Amino acid sequence: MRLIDCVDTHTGGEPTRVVFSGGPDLGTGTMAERVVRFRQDFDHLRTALIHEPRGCDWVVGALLVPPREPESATGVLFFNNRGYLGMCGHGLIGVVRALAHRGSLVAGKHVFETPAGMVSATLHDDGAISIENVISYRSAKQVLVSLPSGETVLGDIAYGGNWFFLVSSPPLDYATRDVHLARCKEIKQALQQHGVTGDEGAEIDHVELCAPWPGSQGPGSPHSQNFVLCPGGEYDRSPCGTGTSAKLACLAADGHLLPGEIWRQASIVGSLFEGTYRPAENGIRPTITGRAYVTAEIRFVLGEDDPFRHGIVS
Ligand code: PYC
Repeated sequence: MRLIDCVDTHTGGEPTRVVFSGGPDLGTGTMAERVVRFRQDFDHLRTALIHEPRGCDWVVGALLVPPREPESATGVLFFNNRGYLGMCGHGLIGVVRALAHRGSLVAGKHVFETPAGMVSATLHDDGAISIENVISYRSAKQVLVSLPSGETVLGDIAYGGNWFFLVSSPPLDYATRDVHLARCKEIKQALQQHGVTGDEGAEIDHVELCAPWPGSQGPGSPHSQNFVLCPGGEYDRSPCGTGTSAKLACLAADGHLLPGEIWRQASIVGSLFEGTYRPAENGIRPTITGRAYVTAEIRFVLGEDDPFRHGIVS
């Protein structure tokens, strides 16, 4: 029998399952090497934690692993219903909240090691959390893609720790989220069919619809609302940290947002991130600020006799 100790959080409505102990021992090496080991030898623990009956398609897992650098707070590997993520913005905000909840992290700035690179996060005295993400950039502007329906869409390809295709959209509505989801899936299918990729053939596994904020306008109102398709076919309930980073990279490249200027990004459920950036070599260094909340302390039991101890895997 295996016991896995987790803290569940949500960041703007999007859940993160933070694994404190009982997960796989991935040894030493870079975070990217440890992800390879996770995938090769312990993928059954990913499915145990994310698939039914213990998980669901929209939860992101965050395995805490010993860091390489002694001054880092921790290493962290993100995973979901489909596989592994290089970085996850809402997930890192959830990790910081979970560590603070367990008394392992005090207010201030801390460094985290992820497969996408070193990132830092600041836990503010008022509970807000800011992550300074990996260097983000736009690799292609207004790429035309034909959808299976015959319609064409234009989108920017940008990296924010994951690869995104960002498409301007009319106002979004939570009530019609299934329509937005279907549209994103159609766009993703077209990207794959036409071989549209990120740099070095990287799969564009996130599609982001970018729309005007439909609510009241005024000081403090969001500048935009998004709908983000995640790799496993679900949508992000949060404004997506890596997706907001990709959006900031596009805004910066177009000269629509200056360094230090605040961009308020709302999600499809109305939760909010604030983003700013500073210029960096070959892109921008985004800072994303949000809040996360603890929802559960869980000790999962994977019993030897449970036919679904590793989740329902199709
Ligand atoms: O916040 O970066 C993010 C994210 C990626 C996938 C789900 N959330």
